[in-house]
Amino acid sequence: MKFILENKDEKSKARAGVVKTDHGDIQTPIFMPVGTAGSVKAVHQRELTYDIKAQIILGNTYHLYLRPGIDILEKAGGLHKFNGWNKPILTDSGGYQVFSLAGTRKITEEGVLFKSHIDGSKHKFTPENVMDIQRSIGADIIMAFDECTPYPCEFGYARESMEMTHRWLKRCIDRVDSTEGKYGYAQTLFPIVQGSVYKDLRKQSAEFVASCERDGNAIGGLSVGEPAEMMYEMTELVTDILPIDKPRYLMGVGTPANILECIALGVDMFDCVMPTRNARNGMLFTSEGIMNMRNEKWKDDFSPIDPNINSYVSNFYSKAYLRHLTISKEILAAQIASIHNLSFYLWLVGEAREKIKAGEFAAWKDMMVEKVSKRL
Ligand code: PRF
Repeated sequence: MKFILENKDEKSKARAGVVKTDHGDIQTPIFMPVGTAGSVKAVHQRELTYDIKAQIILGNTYHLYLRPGIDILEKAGGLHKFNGWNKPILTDSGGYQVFSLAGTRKITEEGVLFKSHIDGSKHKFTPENVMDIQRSIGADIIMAFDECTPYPCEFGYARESMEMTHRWLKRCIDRVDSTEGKYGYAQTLFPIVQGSVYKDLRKQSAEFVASCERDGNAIGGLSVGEPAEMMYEMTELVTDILPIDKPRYLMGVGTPANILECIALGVDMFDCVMPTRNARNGMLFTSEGIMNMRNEKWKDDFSPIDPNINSYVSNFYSKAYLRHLTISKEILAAQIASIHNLSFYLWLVGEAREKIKAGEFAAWKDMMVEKVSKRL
């Protein structure tokens, strides 16, 4: 994997670049739709490619390992072959899902013992087997096994957890560097910075991660309930330390405004369930602000969902019709809303990229943050 840094904004820390993988290029800044179980919920691959114009999607080690299981994924020839997505894929390590989803779990130096949220069966994740599982899934970018600390988190716990995440990272690196991809293309490991909301821990973690000299780096442990200002402060502290010539991925962030603010702080890659999960609950993100599709207000508004977004569903369907589908709990409501929201997120990062290239990002960002945060 290679990263080409193309432009740097002069009035902020925003950057535009290209991540090159064996499954194609990713133009940054980028948003990665979440396909937890190997599918972006309610969205076909064709819509992902041609309407949403996704460049990379995410999968989750935790979910894919439990179902369909590694044997099936290997038999298929990896996740790309299994789900038909022939562009880059990134898998999260389970270092977050195991803490947020699994039932009873026990964390030790060796790894994490947990019970499946599907059938209660017992499993163990270690830095080594999580690397092996991600080799079998076959993602282009694979994530280190980490502990995502909750918020709030006492300093002592945050420090010990971060130190363990660093020891786990060394084990991940040893394993990845002593094994090969199973399907003939390269896979690259991104380490994850932790340290909760403590500046000295974040600094220490960012320095440790930078010293590992991998092809890209991630920032974890944020957007877990802390105030947005705190997330921005931690993000900036970390991007100031991480190498300039490697992509930075802020995990699980966030709202359109969060993404714009963090692009301004030097983040290149984002993922979040928000555009798809909230779509299924009737929330639409548009270029003019946020709409609750259940609202009376839309009942006879026959204008398109969002004429500014160049995506079929955003122009073809009206607000009134989508409101009707939402209220009627029609499956199509979830499909339209998911495709629109993702189209909007991809449009937003694409615009950010254009503005960075044109040297107009900072002013545009301030105007846009206000616009996209407005409740319509
Ligand atoms: N670690 C991992 N995945 C994640 C996170 C993390 O800290 C977050 C935090 N927002 C989201 N996804 N491995």
